[in-house]
Amino acid sequence: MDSLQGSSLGDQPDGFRSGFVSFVGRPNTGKSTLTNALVGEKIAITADQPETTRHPIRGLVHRDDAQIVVVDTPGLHRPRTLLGERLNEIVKDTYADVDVIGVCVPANEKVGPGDRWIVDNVRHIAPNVSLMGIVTKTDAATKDEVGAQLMALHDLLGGVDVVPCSAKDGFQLTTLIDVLTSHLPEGPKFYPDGHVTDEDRDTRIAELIREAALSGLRDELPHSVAVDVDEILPNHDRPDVLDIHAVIYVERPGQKKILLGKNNRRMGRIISQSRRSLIELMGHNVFVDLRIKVLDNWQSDPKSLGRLGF
Ligand SMILES: Nc1nc2c(ncn2[C@@H]2O[C@H](COP(=O)(O)OP(=O)(O)OP(=O)(O)O)[C@@H](O)[C@H]2O)c(=O)[nH]1
Ligand SMILES: [Mg+2]
Repeated sequence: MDSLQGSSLGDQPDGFRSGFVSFVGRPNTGKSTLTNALVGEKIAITADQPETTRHPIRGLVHRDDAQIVVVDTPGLHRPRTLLGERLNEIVKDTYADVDVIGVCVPANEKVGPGDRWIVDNVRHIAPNVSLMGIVTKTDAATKDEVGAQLMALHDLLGGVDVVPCSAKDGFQLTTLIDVLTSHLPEGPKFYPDGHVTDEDRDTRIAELIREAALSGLRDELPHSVAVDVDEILPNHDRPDVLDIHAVIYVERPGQKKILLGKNNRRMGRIISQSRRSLIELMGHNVFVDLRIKVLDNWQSDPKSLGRLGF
């Protein structure tokens, strides 16, 4: 078994480390943006509204001395809906299974009771997993603010490594990878070189469409949006084009109206933004056909949640 694994995954130098890393933190603290920056490819969508990530997403960081499997998650929340409860359950399993958890706090927001609640919960769920602190978004704060945040996070976590970084300008990402690596056990690779993510194509497509749909939405509406890919077919007339048919789900008819926008203008923007990111993902010209359907209160309905894959 060992030799089989060795031959398919290549030789590794002595002292090679490999393992699983996950980030936790209040919504919007930059966990997914950081994951993408470390992996070097957009595998998780990001948005300036909270609770964007809805399932654990694995991405790989390959180095000469280590292989890190980063698992981006929805984080822990006080659940408001059945969806929230289900996500918390999935996330708990993820946290209990990783080698190190990075507690993310943005440099430009005060550490508060929400962060304490998360740290207490993580310690309870994953009592044997090492923690480290990460001050994210250093580009959005002054040096003094970053310094104060490092102290605050150090106080919150008590004597663990704390690293400041910025996913936006790349500040200290190599240092962060070094510290994460130091928490991993020695062992063989889990994935072959070059493997980027476990996400399947349809999920990545649905997520990029959801990201486009979230743009500019406010309040509760982002939570009500879900996307499902219907089918992907070669275009009848143009073999160089793929037709992507997908459905955007919302929870109420009024929300459908908002997403369509005046004279369908918002919908037009969603389609063009989706198309741009899907062309980048697929490396291929695409045609995007989107429909909006109302699925009454899907976030709280077990049957609808099942249908949407939750
Ligand atoms: N200035 C700055 N903004 C950032 C940085 N990282 C993330 N952001 C912004 O912060 C917002 C939230 O980023 P996400 O990566 O979606 O945050 P998240 O923690 O994954 O959020 P949830 O999935 O909702 O829990 C987005 O608007 C990002 O563009 C950073 O390093 N610097
Ligand atoms: Mg996220």
